Amino acid sequence: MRGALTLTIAGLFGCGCGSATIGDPPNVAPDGSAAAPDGGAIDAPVTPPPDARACVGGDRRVTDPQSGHCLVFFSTAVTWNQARSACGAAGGDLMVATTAAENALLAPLDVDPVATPDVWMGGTDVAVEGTFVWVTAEAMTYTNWRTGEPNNGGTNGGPENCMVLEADNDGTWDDRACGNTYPFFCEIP
Ligand SMILES: [Ca+2]
Ligand SMILES: [Ca+2]
Ligand SMILES: [Ca+2]
Repeated sequence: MRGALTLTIAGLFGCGCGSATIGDPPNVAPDGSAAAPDGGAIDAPVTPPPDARACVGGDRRVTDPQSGHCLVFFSTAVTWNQARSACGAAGGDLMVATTAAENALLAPLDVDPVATPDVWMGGTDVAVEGTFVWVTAEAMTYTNWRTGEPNNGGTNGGPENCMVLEADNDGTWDDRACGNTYPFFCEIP
């Protein structure tokens, strides 16, 4: 009877053999990072969105972190209409800066702001003199005109119906004669 009692007690309390709830090593991956409970990878593979594409072309470019649009500087001096055609061929249009943050991305793209201080933008008042609009029809609520601009030529004569960004003057805007030739910015969605 004594032997049977001992077995019963052992069965009630268990011996703890093989149990490891205390003092278990933490679940750590070989590189020291915490591993998922099932031992699988924590980070799922990152799949780029279907419309993601490389920001390429021109002389210098940047991806706008807000819109994801590709902003490109082309150093070739052309008329405003020629610039717009070139941007269209690149899959976009002339640059439309609707926020100060977006506008601030542009001047640094000008490879040589001393040699080429003025760069075409996508603003024009060719339809209604004095009323500048964006080529994309986005609302022109943010503006960054240089003091005294737009002046439609002022005492120098006009008309001036096409917008440039002054890369040598804090990215301010000025209206210039559309037939002048300047480098240009494109915005490619
Ligand atoms: Ca824009
Ligand atoms: Ca004008
Ligand atoms: Ca002007």
